[in-house]
Amino acid sequence: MEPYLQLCRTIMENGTDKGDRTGTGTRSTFGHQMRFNLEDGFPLLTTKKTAFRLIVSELLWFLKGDTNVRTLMQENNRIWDEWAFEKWAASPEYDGPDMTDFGRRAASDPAFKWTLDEEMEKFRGRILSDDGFARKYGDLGPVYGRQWRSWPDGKGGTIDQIKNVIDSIQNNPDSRRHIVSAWNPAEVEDMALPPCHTLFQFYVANGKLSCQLYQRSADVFLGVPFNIASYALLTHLIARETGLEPGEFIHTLGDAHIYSNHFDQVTEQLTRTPRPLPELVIEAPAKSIFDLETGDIRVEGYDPHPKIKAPIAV
Ligand code: THF
Repeated sequence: MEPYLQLCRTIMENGTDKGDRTGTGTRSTFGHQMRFNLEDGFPLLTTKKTAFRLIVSELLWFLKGDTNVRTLMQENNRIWDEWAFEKWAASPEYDGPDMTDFGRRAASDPAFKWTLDEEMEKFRGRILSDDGFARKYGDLGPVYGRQWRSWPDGKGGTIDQIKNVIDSIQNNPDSRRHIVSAWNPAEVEDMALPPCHTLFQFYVANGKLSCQLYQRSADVFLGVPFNIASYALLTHLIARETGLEPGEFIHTLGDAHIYSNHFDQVTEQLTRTPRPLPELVIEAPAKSIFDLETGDIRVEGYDPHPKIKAPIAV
C-alpha cells in the first residue's frame, strides 16, 4: 500500500486520542517511517489534489534564507499567514476585535470566522503595501530560512548550512555528516513556530543522493503531503546542484497526528485508489539552487483525485 495511506490507516486504527497545544484534539502515534524511491516518480499525493505551486514557493523561500511572509503573499501563498497574524493580533499596536485563540474560535463560531477573515484581509493588505509594517509584523522570527542559511555562530558570524552541505556532498560524498538542523535551542523561543521538520541528512551511494528527514511533529492530513513533496523536491534540487541522481527520500516522524476535525477527510481519502505518480520538471538549467523561481519548477502528468478541504489548526 502506498506509504502515506498506510500511515493514515495506522493512526486511525491504532493511534491514541490525546489533547494538543491547539486544543483541537488529535489521534496520534509516535515513531513512524516512510520511504519514497524518487526513481519511481515524484511523490506528490494522488489521492487528493495538492497545491504543488505552494510547496515550490515555500521551499524556495526557505532556500533564499527569507523569513518574512510578505514574499510568500506576493506569490499568493498564504500557508504561513496565520503565524504572522498571531503576532500582530497580540501586539500593542493592534486595535481590532479581540483575536485571542482565533484558530479554535473560528472553528466553532461562524460569525467570528467572518470577523477573522476580514481582519486577515486587512493584515495582508498592510503587509503588501507598507514596508515598515511588513518588516515588523511580516517576519516570523529566526525560522527555517534563517537557520538554514545563517545560523548564528556565537562569534558574531553566521553559518550557511545549505552551502556547506552542498560542498561536503561534492568534496566528501562518503561523509556521515551531511546534516542540516533547523532546531536551534538558543532561538526556538523567538520563532513564531518552532521547526516541525527539525533535521535532515544526505547520503551518497552509487551516484545517487538520498535524504532522510526527522520531523518532530506531523499534521498528517494537511502538512505531511506538503512535507513529503517539499523534501522530495529538495533532494532533486541538491542532486541537480551536486551532479548526482536522486535516490530515496526517507521520512521519519515523531508525533504523527490526525486532528479530530480531519477524521472524515482522512476516511474519505482511504477509500481512494492511488494513481500513477507525476514527473518533476526543472527548467532554467543555468540557474543555481539559490536563484530558481517558482515558475521554473513544475510537475507533468499529475492526475489526482479532487481536493479535500479541511481547517488548519493554529
Ligand atoms: N501547522 C499545522 N497545524 N499544520 C501544518 O502542517 C503546519 N505546517 C506549516 C506550519 N504550521 C503548521 C504550514 N504548512 C496548509 C498546508 C501546509 C501548511 C499550512 C497550511 C493548507 O492549508 N493546505 C490546504 C490548502 C492549500 C491551498 O490553499 O490550496 C490543503 O488542502 O492542502 C507544516 O509544515
